[in-house]
Amino acid sequence: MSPLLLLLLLLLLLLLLPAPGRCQAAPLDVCRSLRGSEAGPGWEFYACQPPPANMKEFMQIRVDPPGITCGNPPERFCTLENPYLCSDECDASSPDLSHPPQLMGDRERGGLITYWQTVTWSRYPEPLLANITLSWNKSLELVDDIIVTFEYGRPTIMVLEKSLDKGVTWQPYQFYADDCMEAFGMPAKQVRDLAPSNLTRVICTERYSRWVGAKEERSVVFEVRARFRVFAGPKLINMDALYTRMESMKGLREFFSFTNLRLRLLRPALGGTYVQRDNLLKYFYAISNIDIPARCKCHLHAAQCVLRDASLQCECDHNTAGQDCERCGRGFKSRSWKPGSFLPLPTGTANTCEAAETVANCECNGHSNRCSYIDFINVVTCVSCKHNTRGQNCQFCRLGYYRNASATLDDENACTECSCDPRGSVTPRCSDSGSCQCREGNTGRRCDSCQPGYSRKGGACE
Ligand SMILES: *[C@@H]1O[C@H](CO)[C@@H](O)[C@H](O)[C@H]1NC(C)=O
Ligand SMILES: *[C@@H]1O[C@H](CO)[C@@H](O)[C@H](O)[C@H]1NC(C)=O
Ligand SMILES: *[C@@H]1O[C@H](CO)[C@@H](O)[C@H](O)[C@H]1NC(C)=O
Ligand SMILES: *[C@@H]1O[C@H](CO)[C@@H](O)[C@H](O)[C@H]1NC(C)=O
Ligand SMILES: [Ca+2]
Repeated sequence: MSPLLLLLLLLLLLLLLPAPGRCQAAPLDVCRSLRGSEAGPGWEFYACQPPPANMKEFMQIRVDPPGITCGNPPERFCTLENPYLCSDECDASSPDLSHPPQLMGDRERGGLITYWQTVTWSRYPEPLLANITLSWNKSLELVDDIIVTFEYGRPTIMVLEKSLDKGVTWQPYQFYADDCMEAFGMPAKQVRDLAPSNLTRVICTERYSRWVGAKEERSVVFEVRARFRVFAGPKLINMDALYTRMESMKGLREFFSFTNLRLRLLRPALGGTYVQRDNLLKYFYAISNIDIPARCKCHLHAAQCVLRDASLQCECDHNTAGQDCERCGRGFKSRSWKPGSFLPLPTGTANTCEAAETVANCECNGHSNRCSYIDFINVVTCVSCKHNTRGQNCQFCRLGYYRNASATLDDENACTECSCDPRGSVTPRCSDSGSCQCREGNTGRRCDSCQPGYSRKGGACE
């Protein structure tokens, strides 16, 4: 082989070898890795979370009230920028002229903007109200700004609400108005007015509601990045500080969590100070896109989140289970469940669920080495209690046995046989102190002797 060929081969080999650190995934991307040790290979566990995604791909959209979407019957409208040319048409029966709700979440291909649009404000002065409810049937955590894009002007009054319990209860997330005091009786704030101590406060902002022209500013934003910056610095370099706060500050992680969102549109763009009653065809809402950058909330126990039976579901590790990895898996001690922790940085702590077998000895007071996990009521119960014990934790004595007061509960002698004499006892059961229940004429702890004046005839004392 020529020296040149050898050199080429060597170079190729070097290129194919993994660069140092390449096998190492970024922190929180993996839940475990196999590590060799003197005792043999074993798992090392880390806190982990699924990658972020644009959750608009998975949302269910519902629009209220029914009939608020334009086009049924077909309707003409015009725009604030071109208010006297009311020749545009919305027609639900025509694919090219219809504006159904799903166009808020579609992928716009080929640069064509598609949007949902409401009826016009023909019933002025009755308010033009619309609710858009977005549901995921899964807890999610925001990782970046929510951006709602309005075509033809942003609403002058709007509320963003959220639910943490799949729509059972709702709370305001942020208020938006061109005049916060007038619309909600709240002073206008911006996220940059917030300090670390009041970062989770619900504010009213005027930044996304003022009229600047429909083409110039189309976005209404719920600022997540700006809130992260309060802890992680202007360029989000110090993410460690953010993660440390997420662990220590009560309510901070929850603030970024939700299962549903709702946009309550309360007044459309006016394009000026007043509503022009003689041209109401230019007032309506139109939304072309809603971006929701978030990840599945899995309590730091999953690195993947998948769509199963039309719902997102964490792929739980660390012996956890449930849609959000919110409990221990079958065969693992339910009481040992804890969320994972970001600390210590960078890999965090997995807080893996403990195997039921290893805890059976203390769960079952040493009388069983097997536990069974009852999924439905989320409890662990001991199986085949030994040493004449019974109960969920083998904490009681079996029928015909009583608690030996001089032995601890985990003693093999914890339960002593009653040994009630069947000839003189009513039942094989005895009291806590071991006394049997005697038939008339019988006596003694075990009912094995006769009272004075009685004598044993054919078994019993008569
Ligand atoms: C919108 O939702 C709110 C509750 O968040 C409800 O009070 C209101 O009636 C709804 N409006 C419409 C138009 O459905
Ligand atoms: C929501 O998700 C749960 C858990 O995956 C599932 O059991 C339930 O059927 C889902 N509900 C709907 C309405 O999709
Ligand atoms: C948050 O706290 C800072 C400093 O304590 C204060 O200046 C600011 O007004 C507060 N913001 C709100 C919305 O209460
Ligand atoms: C009660 O427990 C003690 C301690 O283990 C043991 O020595 C004693 O024999 C037990 N008594 C009976 C009656 O089993
Ligand atoms: Ca669209």
